[in-house]
Amino acid sequence: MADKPHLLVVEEITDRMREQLEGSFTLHYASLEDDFDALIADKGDLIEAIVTNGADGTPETLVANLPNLKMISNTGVGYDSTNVALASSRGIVVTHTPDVLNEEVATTALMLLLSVARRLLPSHRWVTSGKWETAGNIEYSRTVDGMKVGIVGLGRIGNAIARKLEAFSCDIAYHTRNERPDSPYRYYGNLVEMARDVTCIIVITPGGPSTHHLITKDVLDALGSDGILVNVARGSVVDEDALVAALQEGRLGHAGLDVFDKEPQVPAVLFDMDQVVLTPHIGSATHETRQAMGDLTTENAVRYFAGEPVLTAVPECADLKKSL
Ligand code: NAP
Ligand code: 8YV
Repeated sequence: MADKPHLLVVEEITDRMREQLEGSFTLHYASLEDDFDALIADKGDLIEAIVTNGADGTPETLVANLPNLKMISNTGVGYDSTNVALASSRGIVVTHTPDVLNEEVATTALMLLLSVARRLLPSHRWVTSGKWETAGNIEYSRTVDGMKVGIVGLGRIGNAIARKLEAFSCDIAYHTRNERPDSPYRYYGNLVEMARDVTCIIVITPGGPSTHHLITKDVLDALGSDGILVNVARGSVVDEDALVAALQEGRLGHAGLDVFDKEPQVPAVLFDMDQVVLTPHIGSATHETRQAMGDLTTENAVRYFAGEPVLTAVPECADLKKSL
């Protein structure tokens, strides 16, 4: 019987994924802190597949220097942390996990919006600090019902966010590079104009060079001192220094942030701000959704080496062969 193909797991996978992969692959493990030169010298010729995740990605040296690497299966829809241009130029197919996480990430966006608008954390602290007893009722918050919301990125997840916002009768607008004539929502080609017209902006684009610092100081100033910024996309999409300054100076009202520029580091100045809610990149991080993402990740890897086309190659790999 032929040897099972060798697959390198970058960072962590679940026990369920490990069990699914063990049937078809010989597994090796690496973390981002490892000496990749040593790994390449030691078993570089063996490795034919990599399983990684959207947050950690694939170290570029592995994409460039594993001579027999054929496919990279990414847990996560975003793949800005893997150099896909380099991979596809070497004939390496990259897959990701679209759609199975749409509703979860959309719920995370709504959770952040509701938390900041209704001042959930200050209200919790009002009770636990005893202030309710000593100082009486807390000040009023803001309703999300009927709020004007602008979504930056109206793709799979952006549309799921919009559908959930409809339950709150929100007035929904969006900004993308290409207008979607089939969309029921109001299109703005100019992001600053949209920011001026809405109370809340929810960011849900891919990361990478094309969206780097799309949310500028001008966008934040247009959103204004009553405005809310929710970012569930990538930290790189928002100019984080400009965001911190706008919050400190009261030029921006509130922020709900799931993603940051240099994760897991978060600007400490945000920690004590009452007008901010911070979460550690948990957009899709429920047992149910991570299981669906893990299943799709392993299925793509198994199918490729069984000679069946992968299910969800990233668009940049559209022209590559989808199986062995
Ligand atoms: P998608 O279906 O590909 O949608 C992406 C949207 O962004 C499209 O509407 C696209 O429209 C727009 N867009 C792309 N570049 C843009 C630019 N430069 N300016 C304005 N709009 C731009 O992707 P998805 O499945 O919804 O996922 C979106 C992203 O969410 C992922 O790539 C990932 O970074 C992030 N995400 C985060 C979490 C989390 O845990 N927080 C979880 C899942 C996903 P145009 O091409 O017309 O511009
Ligand atoms: C994951 C994500 O947290 O899908 C994405 O793009 O950001 C998240 O769902 C990430 O990929 C780690 O698995």
